[in-house]
Amino acid sequence: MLLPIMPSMFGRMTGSSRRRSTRIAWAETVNVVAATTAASVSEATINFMARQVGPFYRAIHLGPSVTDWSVGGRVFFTGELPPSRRSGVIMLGSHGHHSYTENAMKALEGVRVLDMTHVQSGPTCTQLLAWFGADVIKVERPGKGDATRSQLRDIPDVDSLYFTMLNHNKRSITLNTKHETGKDIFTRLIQECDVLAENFAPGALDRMGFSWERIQEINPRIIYASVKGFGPGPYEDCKVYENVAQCTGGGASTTGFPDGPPVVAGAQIGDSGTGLHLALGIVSALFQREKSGRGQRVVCAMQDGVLNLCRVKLRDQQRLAHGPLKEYPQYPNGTFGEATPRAGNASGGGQPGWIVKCKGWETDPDAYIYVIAQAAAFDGLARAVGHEDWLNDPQWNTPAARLPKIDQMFTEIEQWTQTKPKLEVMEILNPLNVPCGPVLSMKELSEEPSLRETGTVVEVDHPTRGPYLTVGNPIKLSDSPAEVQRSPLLGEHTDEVLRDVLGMDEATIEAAKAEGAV
Ligand code: CAO
Repeated sequence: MLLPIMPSMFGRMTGSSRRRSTRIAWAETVNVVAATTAASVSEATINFMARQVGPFYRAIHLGPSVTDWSVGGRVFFTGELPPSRRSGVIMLGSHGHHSYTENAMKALEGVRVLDMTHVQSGPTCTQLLAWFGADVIKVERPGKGDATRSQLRDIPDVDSLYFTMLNHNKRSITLNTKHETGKDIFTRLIQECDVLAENFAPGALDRMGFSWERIQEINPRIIYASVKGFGPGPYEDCKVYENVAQCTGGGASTTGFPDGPPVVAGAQIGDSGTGLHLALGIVSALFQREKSGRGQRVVCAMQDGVLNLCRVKLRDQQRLAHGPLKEYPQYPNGTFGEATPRAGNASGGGQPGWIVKCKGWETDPDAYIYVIAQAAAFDGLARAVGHEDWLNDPQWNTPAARLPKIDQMFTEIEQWTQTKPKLEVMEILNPLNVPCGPVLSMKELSEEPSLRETGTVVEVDHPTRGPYLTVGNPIKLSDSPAEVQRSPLLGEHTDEVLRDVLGMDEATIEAAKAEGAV
């Protein structure tokens, strides 16, 4: 008899079930496989079981390649699917036992994403979904692929780091979505997927014949997610890249020194920042679909994403109407204009902070540390930098007294920090509860053992480039560990996806190739 399976069982996976599971050779990329050896249990019953568990759960049917799946009263099976298709699985046997694969269940397992994204913003989003276990099928133009495959190449004829570092854990298929057969295949993929993500120039998918209305017709449950440069308005048709978004979203006008030009940040708040926003939108829409049964449109404009990240600067814009911004370096000697000004390295919060030089700054461009002179830890800071005299001096011993002299205070602090390497400064100040952080270079970050240990910096092997470093999933889920798998080669999974997801036979796949559709 088949037993009902509840999704919560995934969360209670024990060490012994992990070990036991290593005997399972493969499983389809679905959340639940309901299966049985009993001839009396029909295919319809198996499908019914999967649907009871939830909308992300599907049944698969054990084909003739399944040779052995009942061992010693437990249920196992073996088969021929490649390891890349293994995933969390519960099987029901005629004895009512269940088991798991060696991989813990992933948060988004069973979610299939049709990934039309390219360059940086969209791929950031779908890479996160892939790390959380979604089956992300990246659709690329035959022969060309994502433009970043060949941009900023460091090794001839090898996928660039730009591409490999943004497309981990995905499958790649080539498909010409402007070709008639390609459109048929695309339509069938829309039917099979939970999410369609894209970040083309405005209207590109509509021009291919896939408007939101048409996509909903094909699959009312699909979530159609897009990154665009701007929301509806005067600029909605514009193409946008990172720095354009940083300029139009408020980042550049508020970054830099008061007497210098606007500056863009190294952190990719326009592209990767908006990709992060989109990922949250997609996951929220999937959650809502659990209740509504319907998909929906998710759109993130890069201008909106950057402005969201610059929220505190819009706060300051409104504070300006009520007097000078006292934590800005313009106070009290400089002037404020009509808009939030650039604040150099001043702390964005209510506590004064600045970047000060450390030992070696003359030759090392990163020999600096950020120090916050928080009121609560000021005594310790003053003593550490050799200014015990400040503690009893009414000119220095209150935040209000120090406020007009912040420049002078950090000059004094810097006299001390310049005598010590940045990490030593941190070691001294941290126990005193003085918030501080050394300026770490990309070289230092790439060599930092603790980041390697947590999987935030990972070495990945690639068949044509060899080993390379990348940033792993910065979001850590205790029940959904993210292993970083290399990015796919162009079209590496075309046959596999057409065969396994769409059920196309070899002859039809070959015909589509010959036509130039895939
Ligand atoms: N088969 C057939 N055609 C395909 C295809 C496929 N698999 N994939 C893409 N194409 C076509 C598109 O349909 C489009 O054709 P049309 O112009 O005829 O509609 C064409 O390829 C080029 O797409 P694009 O205009 O999006 O690409 P671009 O290089 O000119 O512009 C970018 C790139 C990023 C500026 C633009 O896509 C954009 O503004 N996107 C939205 C904002 C965004 O995400 N920016 C961040 C980028 S990361 O820095």
